[in-house]
Amino acid sequence: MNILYKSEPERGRIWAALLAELAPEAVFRQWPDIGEAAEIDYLVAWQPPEDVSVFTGLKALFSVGAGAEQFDYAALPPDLPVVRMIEPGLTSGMVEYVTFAVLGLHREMPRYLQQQRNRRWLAHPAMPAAKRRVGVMGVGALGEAVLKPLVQLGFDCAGWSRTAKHIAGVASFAGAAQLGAFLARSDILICLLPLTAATEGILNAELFSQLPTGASLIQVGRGKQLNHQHLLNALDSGQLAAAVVDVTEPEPLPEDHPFWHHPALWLTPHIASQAQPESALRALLENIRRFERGEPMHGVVERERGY
Ligand code: NDP
Ligand code: OXD
Repeated sequence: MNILYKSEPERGRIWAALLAELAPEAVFRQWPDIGEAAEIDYLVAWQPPEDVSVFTGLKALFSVGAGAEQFDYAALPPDLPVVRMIEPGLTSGMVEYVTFAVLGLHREMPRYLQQQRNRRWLAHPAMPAAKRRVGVMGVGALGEAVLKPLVQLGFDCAGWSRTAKHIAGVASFAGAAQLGAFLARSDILICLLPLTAATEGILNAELFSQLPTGASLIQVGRGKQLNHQHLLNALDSGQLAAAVVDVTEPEPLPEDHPFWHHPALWLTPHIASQAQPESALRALLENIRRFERGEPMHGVVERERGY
């Protein structure tokens, strides 16, 4: 098995050492040292090299991240499997971040931090979790995982996806026809959608207007899904009370962007979750082994639906 890795060099060094233990038969090459291009079986990258046609024996392209929207599919052979990363380290990171953000919003931390800055000692009535309606857009590998602890904490949970789901304690809404009903019952809205033609710009004024007044947003999907000016308008009008934003377009934001200092907005630099070197390598190897046994791999992108 010949693997060519083209991504962060530090993770590459960790993977090279681990691979020697876990799969000593594997040949691991780090970009730009590609060796004999025709011998590469698997390419692991965030961005593949411009010309992949030199890898005449290529069997699959793996994304180092959960997203696979960054690839130029027109430049890839049409039948080349493209696989996104599903691994427990990345999932746990997202569960931690979203749980933290939901609890922070539920307990009104943006409001209390603002009060602290103004030296105001003022308590507001606390709402029980069972009365707080949380809605997750995108109930895939990550969306389903973040819902589990939220159900356990007692939140009133729902998910919105393309196809209906059956998850204990979670009301399922599916497709464009049920989006309005889902939004109308989401006090805290979490976006965990992949970026596709259908989800680009989805977090906009029209969507915010369908949320209960004073709702909050947690945006951990992709930057291009969120209209910044519409979010600022919704925060300033009180339609939204607060927002936690981890992904933006562009990244990083320019120095004079209003998100840096808006009192009702928490901004983090796309760190909600990251693949962890050891568990990600194990997941990659498991997928390669499945492929070589003729079994379906986890996370194969369906190109026509865009994720
Ligand atoms: P999955 O592909 O497993 O899940 C995607 C979910 O979105 C599915 O439930 C799918 O519905 C739903 N969906 C897709 N398109 C639509 C649509 N048009 N309308 C309604 N629902 C839709 O992805 P993951 O859970 O693994 O990851 C989700 C995204 O999270 C990634 O694509 C990435 O953008 C983001 N991410 C962000 C990170 C960060 O640090 N901020 C880190 C990792 C990922 P169905 O189930 O019916 O197919
Ligand atoms: C990913 C990400 O897709 O870091 O893994 O956003």
